[in-house]
Amino acid sequence: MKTLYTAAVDLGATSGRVILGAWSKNKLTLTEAHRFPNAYRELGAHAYWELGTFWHEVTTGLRKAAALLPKGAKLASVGVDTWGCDHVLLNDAGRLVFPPHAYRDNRTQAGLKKLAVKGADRIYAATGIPNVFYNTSLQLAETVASCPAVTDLATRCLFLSDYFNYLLSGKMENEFTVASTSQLIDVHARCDWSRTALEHFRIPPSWFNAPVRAGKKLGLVRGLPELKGTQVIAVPGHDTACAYDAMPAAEDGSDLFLSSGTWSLVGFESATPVLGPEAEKARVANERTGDGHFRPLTNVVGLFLLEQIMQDFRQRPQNDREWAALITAAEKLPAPKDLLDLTDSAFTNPASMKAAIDAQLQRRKLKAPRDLAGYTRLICASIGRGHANCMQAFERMTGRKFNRILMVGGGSKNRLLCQATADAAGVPVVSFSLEGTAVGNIARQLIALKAVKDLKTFRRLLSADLDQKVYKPKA
Ligand code: LFR
Repeated sequence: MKTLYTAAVDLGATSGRVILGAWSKNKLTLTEAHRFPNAYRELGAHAYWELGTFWHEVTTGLRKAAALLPKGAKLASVGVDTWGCDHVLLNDAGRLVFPPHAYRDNRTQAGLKKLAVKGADRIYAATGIPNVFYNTSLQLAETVASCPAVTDLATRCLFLSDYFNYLLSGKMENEFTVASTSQLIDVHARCDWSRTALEHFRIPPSWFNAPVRAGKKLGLVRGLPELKGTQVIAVPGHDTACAYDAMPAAEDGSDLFLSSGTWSLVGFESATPVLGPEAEKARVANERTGDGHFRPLTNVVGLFLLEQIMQDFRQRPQNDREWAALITAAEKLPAPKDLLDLTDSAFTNPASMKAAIDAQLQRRKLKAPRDLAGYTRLICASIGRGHANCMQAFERMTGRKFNRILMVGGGSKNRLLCQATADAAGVPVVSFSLEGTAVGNIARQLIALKAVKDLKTFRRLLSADLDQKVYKPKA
């Protein structure tokens, strides 16, 4: 069998990458073609994405991926995944009619509080998505309320992965997994929007198409001669859905999934949603999988804390060696007795993360760490405890028992975080040095291209030759 080449465009809120996948003899080899930093920019009081720069990086990456191919070989397909919730508003000609805001913009705070006072329970019962500041629902409600003329200008709302699919293929579709992060999908329907939520937030239903399932072929890449003949495939547009797809999980449902990056997404796969007051209080989000099932998960503030605090220290690590030295120094410190309250809203978008952490510690009459190693230790221990709390809450709510925590993403390379998670949860953490999101993205392309039968088969093949490290809980 010939080698099949595909490309994953995997866009995170703090960095993006284009990865070339080579599938041969049931084995996937990944090559990073391009990696670039990403950040939103503030203009006045608001935070925006620079989509032109972003698109430039995507096309640069795709050209680099094509240049990596052996002579005569072609890229069969490309798929795009991004973080959830953020979106663009367009007219039928594909013109942007409203500036794309970043989900960390404070503009949703008023709507968040208002919904918490009245309506959150009804919306949770309808959508299975809790009231969180980044929801597309709150963002679109604020857009429509602050700029009512937008309803005359916009005819379509595309999530960012949908928008890049459109730029690549010319086809406007709403893919289901990323749509399910919006708080606008009906948790009781197989695959549809929630009228209750759309009406509540006064969002025009005509802005959305009936969601399409992962695997749909959108057409050939346009405008990039290096990718002539390459098919654009709608993969799970939500990065977390891709990361979950890549988990080589036990089939009996006894593994808890943890995708660890800017956010820590702790959850599992289920045929049914987890609803009710306790789930709402624990902020369980019933997002959808590429197959349309449920992915109940809780979003814990993740490595964003560590990424941000680096900006407060001039002597921050600049390369892998310096990172390893920082983690080693942090490991040598005694385990912190008191941990951070990760639900502190000051951690959402602070001017200085160190100042936000210090303020919380001071309020609680606790001493601030002495140096960056101290903060690193405190942050990793706190996130580890956050992971364990989610696991215990899921066990209580569902009666399930999780035997292992499977971990992918940037955090799976962080020994301190893996060990802290195992210690707090009391079960082994299996970390895979795996670009989970890119792997899941490529998996869905291989299935759509009929090179692999289904996700179950892909996971089985993947786990056969995967590097893994087990962190046992310390007694
Ligand atoms: C992770 C992620 C989370 C989502 C958050 C905001 O990258 O997609 O799943 O809750 O970003 O969109």
